[in-house]
Amino acid sequence: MANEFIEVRTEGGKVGVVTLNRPKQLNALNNGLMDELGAALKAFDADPAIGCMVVTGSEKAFAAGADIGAMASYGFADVYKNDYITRNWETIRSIRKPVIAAVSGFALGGGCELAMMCDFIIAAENAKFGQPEIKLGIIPGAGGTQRLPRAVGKSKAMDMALTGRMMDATEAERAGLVSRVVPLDKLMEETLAAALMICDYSQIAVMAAKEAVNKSFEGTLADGIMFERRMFHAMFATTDQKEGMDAFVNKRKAQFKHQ
Ligand code: DAK
Repeated sequence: MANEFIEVRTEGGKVGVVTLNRPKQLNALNNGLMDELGAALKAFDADPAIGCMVVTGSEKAFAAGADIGAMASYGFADVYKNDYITRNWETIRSIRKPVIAAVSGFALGGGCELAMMCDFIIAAENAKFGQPEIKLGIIPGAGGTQRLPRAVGKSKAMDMALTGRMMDATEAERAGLVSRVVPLDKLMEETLAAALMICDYSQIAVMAAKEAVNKSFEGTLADGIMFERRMFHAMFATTDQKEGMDAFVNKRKAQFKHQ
């Protein structure tokens, strides 16, 4: 079925790219968009040819937040009883292959939270991040109060959540929210180069690395270290580990089979 709110394509037959496409609303996130995004990411995750995904927006906005017009008339009874859009907002958390956010322009509220749900963020120089929900009389609702402090520390996360101010790309990189900042006209080129590089590694090792890094956010350090150790041991059961190490020893490029 054709998508109404996103565009979907592949690059090099290996990278799945989803472009949020509600330009007039600065890619404000509504129910339909989140359904389409979740379905597209799940389809890429299930496709053996795809090794990495990219979520991006327009030059002006990655996403300016959840659709305020759609939320404006909701009451507590509606959002509590219907577990307000929890269903389709959490899909991205179940994706096992890497997802990179390529952010230019505004990434605010739910847009910032969506970017943080991705595995890492590459930002264009014009990117602006923020959790301005406080200005609307609400608080972040899609993980912002949890993921932002883990990324930038308590003081800056409190500053962002309590004042609603925006952080530019330089500050976001300095604070550890984004992995790199690139010129706007190089955003997709740099992001796709990173994605293609990931695709050439062992898919098993890539998924295991993602799972292990994510563990560091969810449990104690001791549990995380033990999980990493077990995943590390498991890599020695793969053909790709034999190939990767043999290639190094024999000074040739590894050809991973994802087995
Ligand atoms: N929703 C709906 N429409 C939006 C929008 C949004 N978040 N942001 C912008 N737009 C629309 C504007 O209304 C305007 O529409 P027209 O007037 O042209 O019809 C158009 O996009 C262009 O916006 P502006 O004219 O305002 O453009 P400017 O360049 O002057 O300003 C801006 C850009 C991004 C600074 C400004 O638009 C702005 O402040 N937007 C609102 C940002 C915001 O407050 N975002 C946070 C929303 S609350 C949850 C999951 C998620 C959430 C909650 C729960 N669960 C899973 C439970 C998330 C909540 C939020 O994100």
